[in-house]
Amino acid sequence: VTSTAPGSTDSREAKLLADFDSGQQAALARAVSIVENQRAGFDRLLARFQSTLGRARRIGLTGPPGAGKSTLTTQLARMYRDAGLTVGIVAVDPTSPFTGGALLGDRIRMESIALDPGVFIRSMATRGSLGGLAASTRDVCDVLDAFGIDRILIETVGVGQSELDIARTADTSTVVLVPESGDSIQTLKAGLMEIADLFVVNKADRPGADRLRNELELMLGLRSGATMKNVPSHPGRAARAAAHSEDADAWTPPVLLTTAASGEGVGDVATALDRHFAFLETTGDLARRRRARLRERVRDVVEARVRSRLWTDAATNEWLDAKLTDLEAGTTNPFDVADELLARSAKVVTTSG
Ligand SMILES: Nc1nc2c(ncn2[C@@H]2O[C@H](COP(=O)(O)OP(=O)(O)OP(=O)(O)O)[C@@H](O)[C@H]2O)c(=O)[nH]1
Ligand SMILES: [Mg+2]
Repeated sequence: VTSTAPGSTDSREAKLLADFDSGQQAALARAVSIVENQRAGFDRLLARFQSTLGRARRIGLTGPPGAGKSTLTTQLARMYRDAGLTVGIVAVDPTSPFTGGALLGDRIRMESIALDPGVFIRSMATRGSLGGLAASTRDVCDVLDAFGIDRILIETVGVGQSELDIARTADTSTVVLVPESGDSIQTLKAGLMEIADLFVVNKADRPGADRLRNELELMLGLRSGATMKNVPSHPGRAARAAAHSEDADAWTPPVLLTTAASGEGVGDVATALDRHFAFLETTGDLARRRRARLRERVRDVVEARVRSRLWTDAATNEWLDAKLTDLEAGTTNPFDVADELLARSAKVVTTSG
């Protein structure tokens, strides 16, 4: 037994881990904060959790502002709670440098479940994420997974590249649209179409929901025929869907209508999510996705460590400063200097601490 001085970093970490392992909510919240803000020891925590990961299902909900993602998330969470499952909700806003506003809004919307000890809610924004928001989202989800949370719902606002990166951290990606999205359907980012395992047309109580569903299904190649020529389909996906329509190894994203505000259709979403997860398991896609994520994780860590070790090394910085005169004079160039710097820094890069 190694003894540690009370109050030392080691003993505090040991206490946190013991509390975490015994299922204390406060320890979960603390571990999430450490990881989210990449505080000292965050990588040790994540490393320790690694072998326990993979139990939770990670479900992404992405879509334009105000589509009803939080409302749908709350309804799904309630449904999972009724089934005896624990739920984590990670609300990510890549457009916001603060969490305050988003947190407040989400708290109010999710008020009905926020007090349930079986639900853990965290809002995240760009602040304090060195490896990018997608990386810290994944890390936070790992903590929730290690804690034993059954379903993790990842809500992301927007339709841009960073939202796509965040969506890719989920096992299943749901794209939430509303009838008002109909006019812009042709301009919807192709990437959004590619990552969607499930489409939800929310606010089905408003006019135009059926029309949007038809357009989406046409685009996905779910429907063919007379009306096809009126709406350009997504060529890649439509061709794939047609080629594999009989194939059990192919997944064609269902398009579901919901009125999240009243809960209508949310049960079907939960069923579709289960179906997609079963599909991932039986086809081996789940293992493939998770394997790819592990590979990406190693690359991320390598890049982060190289960067921080190199640029916090005084000798490397001094050496580079000394090269500036030659660079200015044109007797060398940035590319040769970079190669030289890497060659002489092998020791720095491979030394931890
Ligand atoms: N009519 C109607 N309104 C809805 C429905 N679902 C949600 N809303 C309303 O739409 C508004 C936005 O809902 P949110 O759940 O906050 O949407 P969101 O996508 O999470 O919004 P952001 O996180 O701000 O992007 C709220 O006023 C909801 O009450 C629905 O099915 N029908
Ligand atoms: Mg929201």
